[in-house]
This record gives sequence, structure tokens and C-alpha cells, in this order.
Amino acid sequence: MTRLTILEYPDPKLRTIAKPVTEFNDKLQTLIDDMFETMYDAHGIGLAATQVDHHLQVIVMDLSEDKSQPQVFINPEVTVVGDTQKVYEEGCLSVPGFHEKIDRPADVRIDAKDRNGKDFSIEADQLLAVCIQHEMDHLNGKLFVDYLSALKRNRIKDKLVKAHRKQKAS
Ligand code: QAP
Ligand code: CO
Repeated sequence: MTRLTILEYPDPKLRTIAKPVTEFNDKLQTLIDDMFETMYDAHGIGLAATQVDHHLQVIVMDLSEDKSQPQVFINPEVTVVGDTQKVYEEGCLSVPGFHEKIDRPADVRIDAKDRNGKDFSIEADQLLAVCIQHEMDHLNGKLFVDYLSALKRNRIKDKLVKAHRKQKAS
């Protein structure tokens, strides 16, 4: 397995719209395995293919404490159920070191395919609902910082740009 490079905000590649998966082949299985390795290595709970510069509708997630519950969502569709909103403190492997409170629908239904192309449907609340909406946003070129004020977003951008410059210099 290979650890992939995670794109970081404000990399414009994070704005790419992902395409649906059409072939459930070995190449897709390798991408999924590499995404899990990359996510676990970075201590993340969710990762979208966009974040590793693969512009396909693939999301990996593991919300368990002990990395025992890997979940894969291919070509996911999210439908809001009910009208309850909930605020949750979100982070992102593409926006390292920053966490902010974001308001989203509390309950959703997810229709997706598994890694073998089999359809499934689940109702999600709590962290799963937050995480799938966050990762779906990535597939649509959107980041959690887009929900913040321009002032907050630009502060985060400036700090990350400076950090990237330092990384390059060292
Ligand atoms: C998305 O994010 C998410 O800043 C997944 O230094 C997060 O895995 C959805 C991470 C929270 C809902 C709630 C972030 C790791 C991981 C960091 C992540 C960091 C190290 C973020
Ligand atoms: Co993210």
C-alpha cells in the first residue's frame, strides 16, 4: 500500500469536481486501500479522493476509536431527512491545525455503492451525518472553510500559505 500526498488549502486542485466511478476494477481497489492507509497514517476519520488528487466519487471513513470500522462510499448521494440543524466542530486533513463550528442538517440518508459496486442505503445522524456531508462537499470542490466568514477563512489561508512557504524553504 502507498501513502498518498494530501492536498492542502488553498490548493486550487481541491476545487475540482469529482466524476462518478464507472469501473469497479483493481485500480479502484488500490486507490481505496491507499486512501485508507493515507487517512489512518494522518489520524483522520474521513478522506475524499479529491484530497489526494484523484477526481472520482470515492470516500473512505472510519469513525471507530480503534480503526476497526472502515467504510467506503462510492458515487454517494445524500438526502436531507427532516429539518433539524446541528452545530459540530469540524476539522479537515486538507486544513491541518484548524477546527471550526459548522452548522449542517442533523439527519441524512445516504445512497451509495460499496467497493464492489453493490448499492446500499443508510440513515445517518451524529458524526456519520456530519462526516458524510463534509466529504461529499470535497467531491463537489467545497471545503468547510467556505462556510466561515471571509475574515476567518482568509486568516486560515494566510497561516497555511506561510506554513507551506516555510516547509518549502526547509
Ligand atoms: C472530516 O476530518 C470531519 O487538523 C474528517 O491536525 C472532521 O479526519 C468531519 C485531522 C470532523 C466531521 C468532524 C485534522 C487530523 C483530521 C487536523 C479529519 C489535524 C489532524 C481531520
Ligand atoms: Co476534509
